[in-house]
Amino acid sequence: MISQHGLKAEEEQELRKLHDRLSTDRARRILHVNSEVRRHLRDFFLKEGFYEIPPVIIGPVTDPLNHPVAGTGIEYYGYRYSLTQSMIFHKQIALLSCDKLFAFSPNVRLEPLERRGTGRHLAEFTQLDMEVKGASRNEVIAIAERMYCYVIGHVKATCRSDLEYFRRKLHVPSRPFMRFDFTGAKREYGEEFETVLSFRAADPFFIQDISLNDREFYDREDPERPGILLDMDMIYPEGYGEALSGGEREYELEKIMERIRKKKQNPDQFRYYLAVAGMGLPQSAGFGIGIERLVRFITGIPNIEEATPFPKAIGRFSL
Ligand code: ASN
Repeated sequence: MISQHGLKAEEEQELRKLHDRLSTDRARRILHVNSEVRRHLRDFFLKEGFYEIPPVIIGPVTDPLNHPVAGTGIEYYGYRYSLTQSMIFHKQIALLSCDKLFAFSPNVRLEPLERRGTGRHLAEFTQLDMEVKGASRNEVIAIAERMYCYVIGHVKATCRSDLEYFRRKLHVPSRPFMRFDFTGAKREYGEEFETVLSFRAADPFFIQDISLNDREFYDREDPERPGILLDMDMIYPEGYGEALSGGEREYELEKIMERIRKKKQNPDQFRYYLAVAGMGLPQSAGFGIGIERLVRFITGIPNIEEATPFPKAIGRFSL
């Protein structure tokens, strides 16, 4: 059936659902939490001496990711750009001008349909992506812990009535957070170790030393333990799953090339990044944390599609 505006019935239905949802007090409260989360994250990083850099929306090279997503090519006067899947390469390069940086980075990842029912994936989301020159993994883990405690502490104060509405009791955990070794956790709890541990935990925790095949080429391989990366994920408790991921980075051209070969990827796809890496990249570590996932965790809403006004739902028409 075609409506008076020429829309298909399912399009009209989605727009009606959106209109109804956005008109509720619940949507206002979620948006308030979203806004406060962004404010406190920004305040935290500015207080820690970081520069906020503008996000990159399109570029000739972007994060290849470790799972298949559909391409987003844009042709412009003979050059091919794609939408940013993460700012990883731009973060490394921007560290030429400053020591610590962050961006609220919109990412587009045209996820496969299998990820539709997870409650944790959107085809468009924002991550706060940060990078620190000369830092070790331990140093960025310590920043992630301080950041989490800062944001939760401040949201508790400025979103008190929203947290009551959602019957959410959050607490600021003590630091340092627990850490699990990736291979050990997999052996002990099976393939779904992340979910198992997330449901059991009362506080966020880290999974570290992820194996080379389970991550992108840019996370640094431990020189002492080949095949093991100096990286980590932070996982939310109560079954909310992955919060952030990051690590130390490969920064020497030769080593980057070796890692691309080990992943059996075509170096040509990264040629612009490789050219800059050949001119010299600073050593660094960093991470990215998804804003919508943090809002979902704070409010306790089951589906991430509610965490933002205009969610790009996987496989469904979205405004
Ligand atoms: N932002 C992440 C990082 O810094 C990368 C990603 O989102 N894939 O490691």
